[in-house]
Amino acid sequence: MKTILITGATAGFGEAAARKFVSGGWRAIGTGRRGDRLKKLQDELGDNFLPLEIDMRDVPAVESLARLGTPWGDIDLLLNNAGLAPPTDPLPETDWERVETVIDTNITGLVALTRVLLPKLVERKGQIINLSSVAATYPYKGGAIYAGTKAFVRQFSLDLRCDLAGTGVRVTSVEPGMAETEFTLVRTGGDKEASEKLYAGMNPMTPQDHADLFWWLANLPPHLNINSIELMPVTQSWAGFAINREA
Ligand code: NDP
Ligand code: 8X3
Repeated sequence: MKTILITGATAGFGEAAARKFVSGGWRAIGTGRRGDRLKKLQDELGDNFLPLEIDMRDVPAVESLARLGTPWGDIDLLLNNAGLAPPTDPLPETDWERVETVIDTNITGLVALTRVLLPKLVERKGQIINLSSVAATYPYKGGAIYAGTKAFVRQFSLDLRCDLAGTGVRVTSVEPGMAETEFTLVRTGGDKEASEKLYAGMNPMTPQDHADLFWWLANLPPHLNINSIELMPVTQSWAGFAINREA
């Protein structure tokens, strides 16, 4: 039986991935700050789901994941999914604590976890799937901090492949566009109306679309590495450059 570690399993992509992998016969460890949600997921998924309440900003807690014993510690796939965005307000108006939370979660926590799990992943010829975003490639107003963190994740993923050459470990940067999860609710500080309005009538991608993608990546033949994969709903595209003219 294979084991996946999913960060951010309390909502969105991570929660859907936990369901997909456990129902597909894997053991899944799911982390997040909301222990009540993890407990509920365990009630639903049973003994093949291990809930661990961990804040990605707490580096010693994150590093403790490398000390799990057999069988939970025998991790074959690390799904670095936990992440969030600050509001799209101009940077000077964005609260520093929110900026710091995003950088600490999306970058520091992800790197700390990957670093301590690499020896195990090498031993098991495992796999890493990192959640980047289309924001890593295409700029938009108010996206600087979030996009910067996701550009880090994308480049970190590609560079890791160089360090892992010859080990058999696979690394993929997954770069989605708009998917309806709690992402916008979190980004707007809990504004349900704003979140619903953003996704209304545009047929966004879903958590299930992403769980299916992770499953596909996990089940590819071991000689094949998808370096990066970018996906969007058909309704999302680009708006071009903005040009400001002198009056
Ligand atoms: P959700 O808000 O639905 O889920 C985010 C998950 O991350 C939650 O389980 C949350 O758990 C966890 N998380 C956030 N901060 C922390 C933290 N400090 N410590 C531990 N866990 C944390 O968002 P999505 O499912 O949409 O997002 C998943 C990933 O996909 C993110 O990295 C996001 O940036 C990325 N992404 C999302 C897109 C979208 O349109 N939805 C598009 C492109 C990329 P908890 O709050 O319980 O701690
Ligand atoms: C978030 C993707 O398109 O909502 O990572 O900015 S988008």
